[in-house]
Amino acid sequence: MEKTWRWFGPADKITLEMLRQIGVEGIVTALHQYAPGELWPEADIRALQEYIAAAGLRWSVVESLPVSEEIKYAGPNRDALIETYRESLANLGRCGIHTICYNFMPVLDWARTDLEHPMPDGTTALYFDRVRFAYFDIKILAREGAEKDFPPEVLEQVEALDRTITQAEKEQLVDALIVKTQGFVNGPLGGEGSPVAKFRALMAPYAGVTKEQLRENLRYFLEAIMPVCREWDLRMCIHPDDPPMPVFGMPRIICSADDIRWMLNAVDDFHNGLTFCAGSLSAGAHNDVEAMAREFAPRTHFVHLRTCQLLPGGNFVEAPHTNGRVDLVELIRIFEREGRDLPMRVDHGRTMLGDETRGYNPGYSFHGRMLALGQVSGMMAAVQNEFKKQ
Ligand code: DNO
Repeated sequence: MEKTWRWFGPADKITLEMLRQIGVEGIVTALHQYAPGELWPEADIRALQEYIAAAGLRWSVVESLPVSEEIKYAGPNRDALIETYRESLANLGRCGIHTICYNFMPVLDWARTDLEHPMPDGTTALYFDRVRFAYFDIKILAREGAEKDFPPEVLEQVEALDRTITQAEKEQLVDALIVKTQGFVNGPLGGEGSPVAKFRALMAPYAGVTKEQLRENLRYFLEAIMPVCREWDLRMCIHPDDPPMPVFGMPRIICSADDIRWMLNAVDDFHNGLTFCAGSLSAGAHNDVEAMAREFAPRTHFVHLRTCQLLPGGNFVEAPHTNGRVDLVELIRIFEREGRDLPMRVDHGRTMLGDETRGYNPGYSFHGRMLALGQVSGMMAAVQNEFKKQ
């Protein structure tokens, strides 16, 4: 596999020179200056590509070319937005960038209730607390019918939390769930006005959109872009839903082996593939992540290596890369056997050793990810030795 790293562009405090020193080979990035739905001009793609090449690296993967909400919920501008998306894809093809990651999650890309959960060793990790998540849904977002999505014991704990939660904790929850984590992916919800009100407005067009409809909208999108992908040999790789379950009453369609099978069969073309995000999949107790890797490796075009640890009550935490729920060594065997030099990046590192003061995007620390990359590089070397001996 190719060792890649998610880098947020020339303004990223982690420089390309730093990345070369730690063994990174390929860069994962995007034209972050453009909002979802805007065209990525060829000249801008080339300029960033040259900037990366000047540091002795290559732009291996686009993460993400964002899919506009209107494409996901089939709004009136969907065809025009798809046309722009096709043009951006062709421009990437002209520049020789072939791997494109995207997701099809309504509104919320990924969800954590605590971005700085203290671990016993003094580091902090991303954390998901089901009761606090339910608290946000029921008491802060105040979504109609939200109670129906949670069992009685969670509702009781939400009421108990309501008696003790402070204003600062409420603000921290809003910040973690819908401001900081989404800000660097889909554009900021911060700034002027209430983020919760903005979030409600973004959710409104999904009222009544079922899982089946969302699936059909994904199929429609994929069918429309496949000719461009075939022409330029572009490997589209959808990112699984994180966490892999419906949230805030909106459907999610890439949560399980069945969902992925449906997606790959809906448009049965090598160019319609998967980002195998082991971490997102591992947050669902229903997923046997190693079995899924075996089944979906032939259509995997990009790998995210990390793993969660599932905790009682539906909570989960990002585990160290060496000992979570998923055996990352076995995953490396599976993807190395694929033999396509698949780009791989570590994901969601701990915050440690001074990372906390640097203002990195949540989950995208330097030391934490560097440690993880060191661990994963060691696992890769061991697997390659194993193969040599066979
Ligand atoms: C979170 C990331 C996701 C991912 C998008 C891809 O850390 O893995 O935000 O980039 O879902 O579109």
